[in-house]
Amino acid sequence: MDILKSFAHPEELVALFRYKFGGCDAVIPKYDYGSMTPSMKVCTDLLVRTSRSFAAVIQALDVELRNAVCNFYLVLRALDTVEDDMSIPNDIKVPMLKNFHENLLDPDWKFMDSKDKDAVVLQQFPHISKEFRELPEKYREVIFDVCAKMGNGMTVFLERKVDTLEEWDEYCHYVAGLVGIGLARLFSASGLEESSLGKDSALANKVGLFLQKTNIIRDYLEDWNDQRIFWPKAVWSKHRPNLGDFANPEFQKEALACLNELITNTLELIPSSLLFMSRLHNQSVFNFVAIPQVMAIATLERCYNNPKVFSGVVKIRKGEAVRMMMGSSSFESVKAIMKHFVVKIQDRIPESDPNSEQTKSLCKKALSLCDTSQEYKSSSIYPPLYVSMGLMVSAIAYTYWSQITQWYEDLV
Ligand code: D61
Ligand code: MG
Repeated sequence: MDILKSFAHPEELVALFRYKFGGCDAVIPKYDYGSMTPSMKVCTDLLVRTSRSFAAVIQALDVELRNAVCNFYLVLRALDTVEDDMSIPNDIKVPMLKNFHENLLDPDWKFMDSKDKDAVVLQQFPHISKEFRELPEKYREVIFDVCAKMGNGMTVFLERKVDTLEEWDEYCHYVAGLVGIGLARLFSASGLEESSLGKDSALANKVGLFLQKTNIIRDYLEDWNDQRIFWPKAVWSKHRPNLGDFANPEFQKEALACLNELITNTLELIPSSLLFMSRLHNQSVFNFVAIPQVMAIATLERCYNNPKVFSGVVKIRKGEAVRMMMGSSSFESVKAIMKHFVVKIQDRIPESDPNSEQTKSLCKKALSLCDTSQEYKSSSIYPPLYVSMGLMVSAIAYTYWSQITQWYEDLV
């Protein structure tokens, strides 16, 4: 019942309402199945089923890029499903990952034995590889190359765990940095962005690292419960000898210090993220890049110094997410959103935190780059409080209507 939580934030109700009634078609369009071939339809369905947060922004890309990026997503999601599937033993998994890119050229290849939640992309792989083979060569070359590199890179971390911060960067490069690099090359190849963008791999890598590190930080408990470790040992072992100790409330102080240290490391990427976005010219590409970056900074802010990371799921409310998505359409407004969340972190840095000085200085650095006259929380669009209260009463009444009528009947 996420909507009920948004009643405490009237500006989110406005955003949810506009979203629901199609006030933001430019950002989140309706799908046009009419003009699609059968395997394009299958791929669109697969995208919606498997991409929790990227389906909408991919669909909103200009036509020149949409199919290429959708295919890029599905190919890598299929590869990631092999990586994530704990039921495949490593001696089978290693060659599968290393040779995965060759499946793109084989019309019949599919894999029916995956137990992963996204197994459907492996079962339906012939539709994905067919779409791949129908793409222009300039896109195929990028997707093929990134798929080969990612598959190889993933095998490096199957046997050994992430230890140092350099290894953390290396793992994140394979699974997300390469996506950033591939996307920048696809943008350039489409002609929608400058060719120099696709050549700056170091910069595009960091855009991906920012998203992956944020996910790894947020997913501590889920990953730990699945016996997966992505937090770098060199960092957590400074605070506790066992990563699982952080889930024990007795060690909350150590857990928060470690969490804040990883978030501080991730904040270092903000300047590169802003620089990358400042180089974009095309509106649909800009939205596609900016929305995930803005979600990531909001997630980092929510996680910073937050014990809930160790006891449950830390999530952005739907209303908040929709409001940010609709607000991410210009560089000025993205800077305003970034600034809003960096200030919120800055205001919450505990004096006692071992890395407080570094966190402060990274916040200052980020804020100096977010200088803008725009403000994120502008109050002019908020409904007056009594309207919000009235809406809340109606929503509760609607939700509990059957119970209310039951009480009434019992009464009379
Ligand atoms: C602009 C816009 C989107 C971007 C970007 C720049 C740069 C990088 C990325 C997206 C990659 C973001 C990765 C962050 C989410 N992490 C995962 O999904 C993990 O899997 C990583 C390997 C597969 C990556 C597939 C992918 C993801 C997003 C894309 C894309 C490809 C292609 C185009 C657009 C977006 C994570 O997955 C968890 C899960 O299975 O649910 C994991 O296994 O660690
Ligand atoms: Mg994975």
